[in-house]
Amino acid sequence: MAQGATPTVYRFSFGPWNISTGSDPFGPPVRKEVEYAEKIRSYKKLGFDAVQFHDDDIVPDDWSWPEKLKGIASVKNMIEGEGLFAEFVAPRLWEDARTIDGGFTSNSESDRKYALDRARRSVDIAREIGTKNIVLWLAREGSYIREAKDAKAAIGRLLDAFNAILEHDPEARILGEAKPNEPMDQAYLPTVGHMIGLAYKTIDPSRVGVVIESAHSILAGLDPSDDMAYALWHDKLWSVHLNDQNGLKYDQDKTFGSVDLRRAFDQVWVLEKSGFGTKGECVGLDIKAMRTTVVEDSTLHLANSKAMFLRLLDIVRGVDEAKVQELRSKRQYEQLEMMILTALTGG
Ligand code: 3MF
Ligand code: MG
Repeated sequence: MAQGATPTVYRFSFGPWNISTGSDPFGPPVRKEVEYAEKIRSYKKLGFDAVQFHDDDIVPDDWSWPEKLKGIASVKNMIEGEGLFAEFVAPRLWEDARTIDGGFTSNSESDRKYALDRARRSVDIAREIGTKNIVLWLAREGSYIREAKDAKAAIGRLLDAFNAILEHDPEARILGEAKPNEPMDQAYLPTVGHMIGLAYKTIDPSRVGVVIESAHSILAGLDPSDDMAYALWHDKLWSVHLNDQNGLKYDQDKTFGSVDLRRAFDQVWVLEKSGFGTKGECVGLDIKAMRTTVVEDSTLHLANSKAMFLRLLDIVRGVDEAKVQELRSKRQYEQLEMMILTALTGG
């Protein structure tokens, strides 16, 4: 932080799917479903400010527009009654039977149309619930085998989809959430760099940015803080999904800082030093509780992740910036490293 500057008061968010029943691909639910209104009530108790939504976390996709309007109004009332706001809406394009092989990049024309129409409907929901932000996690926009689709044509189809959303609402902003794999073997926009490259080809690059999930960068073999710095340089880091990840395997969504404290520290460092949050961006979490967790504890992973962010923030703010600059200019990286390790171990 620059000397004398007001410290950023961070705003925190997560999606209701972060409070889950603990089912995984190998086993059924192990906790009872927490009632929706109860989930929403937990936000303020935990010190969170905003809700991240999938379109169907608000209203089912198959409702008519008048039915949806009523449903959206009631969810809006519920969150506003709690002093919360909607941070973004993400079309949940990966669960429908029509998107088993991808939506925007499906080989079926009617399935591509379904995906596009659903994305547009999500933009309408977002407008009503009070956010301009549309998150596109392109879950199935990729392939299981390279020969299944025309990969070059797929990029064009993704660009067309981005443009269709931008055209549908001149105020809408797209936040692409890159992930290299899972559920697909390979995604067509696997990294933040790919996402930002495509952003510049859209009809309005100023309305296309990214949300970066720590685990997704790690799964791509990249450092999340460097990915964040890259997006920040482009002025395109509009949200984050902080979590942690133990190596290259399935997406674990572990508590922030639980695997690699220094990697978490570096993410907080880059966000803090770049003024992330001063334009209204939220510090979002995307974390799963362990399957062994009992229902009474089913928000602890969120509280813990927020607490870890704030603890690391204290450490970042306590690091002597002038000393960092001095050590950098002398290339005394051994000393710099020990200074950081000392700070991280409470010295
Ligand atoms: C998958 C994810 C998703 C997205 C969410 C919003 C279920 O790896 O990270 O979480 O974040 O769907 O786009
Ligand atoms: Mg995520």
